[in-house]
Amino acid sequence: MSAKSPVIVDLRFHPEQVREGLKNAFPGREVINRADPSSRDRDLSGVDYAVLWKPLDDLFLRAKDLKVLFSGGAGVDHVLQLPGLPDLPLVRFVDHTLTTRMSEWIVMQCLMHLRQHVAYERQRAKKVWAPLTQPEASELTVGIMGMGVLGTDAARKLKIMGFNVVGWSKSKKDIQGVETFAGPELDAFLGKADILVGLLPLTDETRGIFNAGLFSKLRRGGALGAPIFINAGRGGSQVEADLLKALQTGVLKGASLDVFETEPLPSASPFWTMDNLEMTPHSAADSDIRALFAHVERQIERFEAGQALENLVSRDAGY
Ligand code: NDP
Ligand code: OXD
Repeated sequence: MSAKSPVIVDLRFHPEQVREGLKNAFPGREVINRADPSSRDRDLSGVDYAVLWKPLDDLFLRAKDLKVLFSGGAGVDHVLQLPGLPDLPLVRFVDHTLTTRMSEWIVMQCLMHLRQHVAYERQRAKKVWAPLTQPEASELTVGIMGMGVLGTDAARKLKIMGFNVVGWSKSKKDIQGVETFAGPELDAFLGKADILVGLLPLTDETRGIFNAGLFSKLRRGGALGAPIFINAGRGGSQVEADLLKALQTGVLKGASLDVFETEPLPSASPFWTMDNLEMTPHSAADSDIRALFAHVERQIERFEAGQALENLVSRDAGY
């Protein structure tokens, strides 16, 4: 029996967790962890698989025999932009650990806006004790742009909390209890949303989609007074100058951002100090390292058994 191909791990996140996770991962295979300085000059010829997130520049120059690439996250915009990217199957990370984390974040942000967390924080800073009028979740409609793995799960959990949910995607979906819209039906969808949630991949079509024109089409006069924008997809989909203005002029009442045009967010960004904004450092749904390696192992087993790889990325669609 021929020896199992090694696996290259070229991940630019959580180095300690990666090292720990690798202790029990890929049984029977050698692992070349490129975060480990002693692995940098290793001969990478003859290696079939690479797991990557912002890999070192020389990966594709040195690993000439790769057969399958695995994204360290659900999004693949960072992989598709890599110079010298070989024309190989690309598998993205889909796993309940990631999906659950994202839904927790989305539900938390929707609830924080519903329960006027930002306003209470402002009052607290001034030692003001003043209960605000409290709408119910059922008075609000959350519109999710991107009804894929993450959007669909978030929709289900928001429904359980009592929100009305509508969804928009490229192709029409049939999801129980959720009114769905596709492609050209965008304006009709926006007109229903009190809270807009972005869970879109970054592609040529979605770059800059969250702009002044779009914000102006959201439903106004609902139970929160003005619309809320929440984005955990990619920062490249939001036009930050437009977003800033919308937040300053009341076109948007508030926002929650996990992703930004430039990350880490520059210290000069006005977003840091805005008091109608919740923000987190691109951590809405970090990849669980053990789950990531288990998922890659499963896909390698399928590949070597001649079965189809799951969660393959379409190069044409860009996600
Ligand atoms: P999926 O590929 O499962 O879903 C993407 C959805 O976006 C699909 O419903 C797709 O439509 C829709 N879509 C894509 N392009 C368009 C378009 N031009 N017009 C309308 N709809 C469009 O991805 P996931 O749900 O797994 O992940 C979504 C994104 O979330 C990732 O790409 C990543 O950028 C981001 N992410 C962020 C994380 C964070 O921590 N902040 C963590 C993980 C992911 P259709 O169904 O018709 O194809
Ligand atoms: C991802 C992310 O795409 O964490 O998985 O952004």
